[in-house]
Amino acid sequence: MSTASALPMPMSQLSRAVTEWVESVRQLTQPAEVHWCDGTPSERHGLIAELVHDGQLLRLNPEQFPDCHLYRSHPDDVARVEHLTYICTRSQADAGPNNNWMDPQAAHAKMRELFRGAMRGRRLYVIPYCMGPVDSPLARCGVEITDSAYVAVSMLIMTHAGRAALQRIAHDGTFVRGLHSIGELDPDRRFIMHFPEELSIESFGSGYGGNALLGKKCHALRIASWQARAEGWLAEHMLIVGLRNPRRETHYIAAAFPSACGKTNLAMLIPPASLPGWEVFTVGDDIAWLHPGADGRLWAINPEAGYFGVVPGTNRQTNRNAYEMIHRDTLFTNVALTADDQPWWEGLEGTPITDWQGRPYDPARGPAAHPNSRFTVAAERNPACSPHVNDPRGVPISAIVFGGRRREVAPLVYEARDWRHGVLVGASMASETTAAATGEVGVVRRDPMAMRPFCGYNFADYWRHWLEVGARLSRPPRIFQVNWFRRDLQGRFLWPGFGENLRVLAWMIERCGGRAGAHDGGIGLLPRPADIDTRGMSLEPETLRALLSVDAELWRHELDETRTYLEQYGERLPEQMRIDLKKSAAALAG
Ligand code: SAT
Ligand code: MN
Repeated sequence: MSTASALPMPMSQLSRAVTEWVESVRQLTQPAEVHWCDGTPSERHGLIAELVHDGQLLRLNPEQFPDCHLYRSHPDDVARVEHLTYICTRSQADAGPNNNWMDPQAAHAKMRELFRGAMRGRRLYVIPYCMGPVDSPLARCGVEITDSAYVAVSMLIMTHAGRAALQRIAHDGTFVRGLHSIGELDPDRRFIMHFPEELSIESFGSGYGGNALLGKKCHALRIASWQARAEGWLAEHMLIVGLRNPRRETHYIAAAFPSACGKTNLAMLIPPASLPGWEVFTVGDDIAWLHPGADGRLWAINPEAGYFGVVPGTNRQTNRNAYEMIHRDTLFTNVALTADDQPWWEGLEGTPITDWQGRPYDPARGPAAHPNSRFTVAAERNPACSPHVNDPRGVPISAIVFGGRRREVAPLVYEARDWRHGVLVGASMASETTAAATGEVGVVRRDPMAMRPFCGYNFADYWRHWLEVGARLSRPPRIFQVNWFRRDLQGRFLWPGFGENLRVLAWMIERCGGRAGAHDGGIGLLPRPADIDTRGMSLEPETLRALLSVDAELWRHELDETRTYLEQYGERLPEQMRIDLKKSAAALAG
């Protein structure tokens, strides 16, 4: 296949910037072939058939899991690598203490040597994609070049990819360039570089998730957060969910949680039977682009077209919709297998015989499915997919939620006093680490707005931008913090989570409608136990009281930690935040 013969549309209609860039990459990387993705289902099926033929994908049980496949990544390549992820801005201060930084010239030189000849004997895939509905003024385009067919297939599921995106690029005249090669999958020759000033990404040496599907975290968060600041909007690590209450009013909530803290489950929540009349619609499960609208509200689109969700724990009881959704047309990564080639993971019944590495399962070697094993599936497969998922205007946001994974300290829920306080609440977030990134699991770390690994610039400038966006909204969303993960002294979760989380979201919605009560608990506005609808739930009153309690001593310590963390940002930290932090300490002192 030559470049020219495989063009998806006449050369005259293509952006010259795209063809010239593809040609320069071809010369540098020396692939055997070039394949321009057109985004059709037949293309995807063809690529999958080739991967099955090569033994890179395994076809799963066709009766139980039609059109589902298993991919096993290299055992050293199973999560994002934050220590190898860099923001390369001319000034190091623009990247901030929250990012690894490398000088752009030095980074380009390093990457050029890695990419030189890296695709010899391989096929180069060109994937033009649009993040967001192709006809939305809020969407932004990119082109990923990769030598991994698995990455190409994943991008075809996860983004609006193909011809329409190419046409929009020719029309917009701009796109994000994402160059990716799996290299030799050598962890010592692995780098994920971002050049926000050039709108480009270079990723080498990993084929996994956020390291390799460049439309996702690299473009839609790190590069987009930079673009968003320049253009006056926000690119956030948030799900978007629509909730229709029994009065038939729909409210949209955008919620930020660190990776592997249940975002997909919350976005696809199933109302408990004891809360009749509620309906839930998923708009997005991971990323939200939020724009101030002419009406003074904040409007959100989901830039993605699919879900890359954590598999373990998904079952008929925890999330029936998610469980059913992944029974067809799904690409699994790093799950285990049963004797009859069904995918298996912790949280399911039955027994695996093969672990995620393809070895006979031996419990002594740890879980059968990797804790960060994933499903990749198109959003339209979700039975609760919102009818507004492709609305070019997006959806209006009533509430923003920040959540962490904290065994103690943070109560089940509280509300910020206003947007400005909400920015401090978001910036103060901390959470226990999970298997979504390499490194120790379960350590509490600061994770402001759940963006610590994803903000493409200095956090201090980012918080200033949040304050500025809020100041432009005449009808800003209310801001809340939640913690589904609080535990008792024996280490048991106090709150059941999953569908029951609706009870907390319902309180928020009632707050937005001015109908629910709250009291000032020093840290912000907390529901009283009676404000949370627990009908039909087996929750002891003292457990609810414990969930809603605030230990002033622990919070004073939390505020001290927050202050120490924020002061790292020195002079760039907005003065308002220092003032608000002092106010919070005073409010807590009573
Ligand atoms: O690896 S991804 O970034 O795509 C998933 C996650 O960590 O949220
Ligand atoms: Mn995520």
